[in-house]
Amino acid sequence: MEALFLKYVDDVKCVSIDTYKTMRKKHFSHLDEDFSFLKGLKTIAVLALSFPNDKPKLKNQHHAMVSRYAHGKDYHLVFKDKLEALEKELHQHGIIAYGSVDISKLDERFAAYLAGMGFLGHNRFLIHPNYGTHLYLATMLLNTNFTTTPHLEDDCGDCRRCIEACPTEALAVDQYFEQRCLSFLSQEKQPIDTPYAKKFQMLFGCDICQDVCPKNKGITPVNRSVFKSDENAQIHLETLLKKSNKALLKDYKDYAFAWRGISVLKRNALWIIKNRNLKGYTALIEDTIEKYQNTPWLYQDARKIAAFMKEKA
Ligand code: B12
Repeated sequence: MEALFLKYVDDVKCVSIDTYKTMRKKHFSHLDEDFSFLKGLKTIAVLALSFPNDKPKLKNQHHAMVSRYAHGKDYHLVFKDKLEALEKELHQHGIIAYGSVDISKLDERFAAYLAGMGFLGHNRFLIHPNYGTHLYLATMLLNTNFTTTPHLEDDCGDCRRCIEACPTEALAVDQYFEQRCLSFLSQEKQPIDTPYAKKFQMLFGCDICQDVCPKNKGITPVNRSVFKSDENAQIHLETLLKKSNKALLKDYKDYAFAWRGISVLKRNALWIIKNRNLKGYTALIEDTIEKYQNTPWLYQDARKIAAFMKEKA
């Protein structure tokens, strides 16, 4: 049966639903989680798709990159087709299966860890022995018992590179401060405190804690063409600031960074312009202030940036 999964994905590891529930109750009792969605089901199969870690060179300072996980086709779409096909095949074997990616009530990384797919690093990633942090996860709930052989256990040892490299001190041993994480801040519709915003160099997400991870050295990612970096991994800042939300959703409908909408990307682009001290954007910044008067968090940041730029001019 494992072979059936491996026709579609790069790894599969299973954990029983009883173990998942027991471990959640042990370590997350404060969350008082509702497990009724798992009723009648026996196993969680965690599925992984590896993605390449190579990045194109930035064309020039007037472009900005999105996080590596959002290059190439949106992994939700890639997984969706695979999960549907798997559900059908399993059904033919008399197994009921429900697949999902990202939106499940399950903590995918925790399930992957319990299933023995890898270990949880200080950078919060599920770190796979063959693919490092560069893998997307999905889960499939099954109504049958199913076992797989776990990978050997590993851990971060004395390594603290991600903790030391994080420019906003969002990581510590066994701790994660979401409100300081550049990846989190770059996706949130809220004004960004200047000390954190000053660290923005990416349009969406952040890769620093993965880039420095020694477990990503010497890995051999699966070079699946759908996840290859393409033209759209970096965006021209001026073009972006002139774009409407409708145009964004049309131009980038198959990419994992468009779903939050144009406003967060514009806010991030403005901070990048400020951080790189780029000239020639005054009119576009003023336009943005004008256009987003009713979007307080963007309006506030755009005005702050305009003031900074004026000061520097
Ligand atoms: C919301 C979300 C985010 C939020 C914040 C999430 C967070 N709190 O970590 C934001 C927007 C910041 C985010 C960013 C990113 N995300 Co995200 N995210 C999710 C999502 C949808 C839910 C995660 C969540 O809220 N979990 C619940 C919270 C409360 O758990 P937590 O405390 O953070 O999780 C830890 C605990 O379980 C902890 N833990 C606590 N107590 C204990 C006790 C024991 C004994 C143990 C062992 C563990 C443990 O270990 C867990 C893992 O670190 C998941 C998909 C999913 N459904 O799981 C993807 C997911 C975790 N994200 C993913 C990715 C790729 C990213 C980004 C790399 C994207 C980017 N480049 O910007 C960044 C990484 C930033 C980082 N350093 O973590 C991948 C991770 C793949 C992997 N190899 O691990 C996932 C699994 C999506 C996917 N389907 O592939 N993400």
